[in-house]
Amino acid sequence: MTILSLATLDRVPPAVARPAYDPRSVGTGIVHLGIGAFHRAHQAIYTDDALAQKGGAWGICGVSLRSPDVRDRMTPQDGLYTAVEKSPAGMQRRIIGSVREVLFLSTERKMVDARLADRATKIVTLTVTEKGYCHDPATGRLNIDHPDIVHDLVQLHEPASVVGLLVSALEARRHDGAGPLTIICCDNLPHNGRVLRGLVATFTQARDGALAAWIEKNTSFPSTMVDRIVPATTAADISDNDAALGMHDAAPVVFEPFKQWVIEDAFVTPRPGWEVSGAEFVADVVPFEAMKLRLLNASHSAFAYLGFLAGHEYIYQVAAQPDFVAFMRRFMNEEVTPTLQIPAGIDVGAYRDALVRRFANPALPHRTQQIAMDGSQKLPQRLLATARDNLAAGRPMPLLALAIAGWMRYVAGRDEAGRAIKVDDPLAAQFAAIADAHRDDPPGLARALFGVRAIFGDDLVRDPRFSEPVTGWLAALHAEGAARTVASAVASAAVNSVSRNH
Ligand code: CS2
Repeated sequence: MTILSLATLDRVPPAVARPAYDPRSVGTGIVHLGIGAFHRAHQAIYTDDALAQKGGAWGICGVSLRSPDVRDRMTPQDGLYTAVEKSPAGMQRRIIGSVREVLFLSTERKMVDARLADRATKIVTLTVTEKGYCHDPATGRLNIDHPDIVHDLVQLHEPASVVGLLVSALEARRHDGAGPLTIICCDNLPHNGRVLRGLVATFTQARDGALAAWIEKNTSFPSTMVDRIVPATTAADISDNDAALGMHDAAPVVFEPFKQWVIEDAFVTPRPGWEVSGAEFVADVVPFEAMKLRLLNASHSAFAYLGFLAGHEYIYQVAAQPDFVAFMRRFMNEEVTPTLQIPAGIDVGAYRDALVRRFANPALPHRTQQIAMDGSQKLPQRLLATARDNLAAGRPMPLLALAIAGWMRYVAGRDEAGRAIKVDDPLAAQFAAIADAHRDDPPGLARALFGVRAIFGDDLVRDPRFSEPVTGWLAALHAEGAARTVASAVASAAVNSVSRNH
């Protein structure tokens, strides 16, 4: 079968849009670390639009950090791939040309280093997932005991961590006079630019004070809020797309119509005209990030744990259960929205309604287990920051507590039929040991999990207004199962009685 590539691009059927520029002529100005589906469905599309309408040497060199898979799929295709937008209203395909090169770090380290140190490279973007930063999720500080950081602090020649890779690139740029760099974290972390800048600064200070001063002057780390639901591409997505294309594309991405990118306007370099694709440049991203993390991502995690336990493989199935929808609405309205500063011009009611609709999109099966992954890295910004604000305001949060209990029930590693759950988390071994010690003992399980300071810090668990409802719901989940517990939680009597107790 013919393979999608620059040489075959003109044979793509007319219904599939093609880049409105010649990808061959685009120079590389961006290095992206972590070229998974999300990047290709989000920043690469903004860049594709910017190239089409504003031009510039803004091709992307995508770097795969952990596996050669994306490189192996995309290199034979000259970096081209299909972007498939799916909604109940239908499907739209277009070929994206902004990714001009894909490298695999382990085997193409020299080329990655050269790209990062190249004068033509002005921007580095990152989607390396929450755990990719080697930080302590509870505090946002560099985890200097992380094996990759320990390695890189001693031996920066072949860095193992993303922070080490950035610092070694900045060292080379300083040495070569390659000029400033704007570094844009696109992961779902609060204050993501500030956090990354802090990690880089801590790491650099431990090595070289002069470099730290250069970095301070020659880099910026704009914070960003990124949003688009992008489930992992499946084999069926690939074969459906091949049929539509009449040729083989090994690397399509599927996603919802909605997209949003809010970027702190703090660039030390030129940038692509991302605004043509809808990117918003603002002075302060924090209220946007908080709104997205605490409404969308928090509800996603709650649906992932409780929905999985209730037997649902996909988010849209959870979002088709009236009790879960009621859960999501009450959680967002009563327990999250009061903690937010709503950015000017945003209608938060419409935003929440849109989230309920987005989750329900049946055209886009998004596995609950995909979202359940790496909870230790996600809970702090999605649920626990809200919990702290609610405690400070004296506001009850029964549904948030139930979501945490759902996470505990999930990481204990057995579903409601007693089958093993594959818990995918950097702390999975610790969770398994805790679960073994507290089988059939929900209060003991809750106590032991609360003791994981990298997640909970040590303030929350000292407050019975937090720990007691979580423990109570965990017992209910064991006794009644998730579907019935969610149903009784959203029945107002249950909500009120929990609130009254605290
Ligand atoms: C999801 C996010 O996997 C997850 O944890 O909550 O990837 C979510 O789909 C995106 O943040 C939406 O923008």
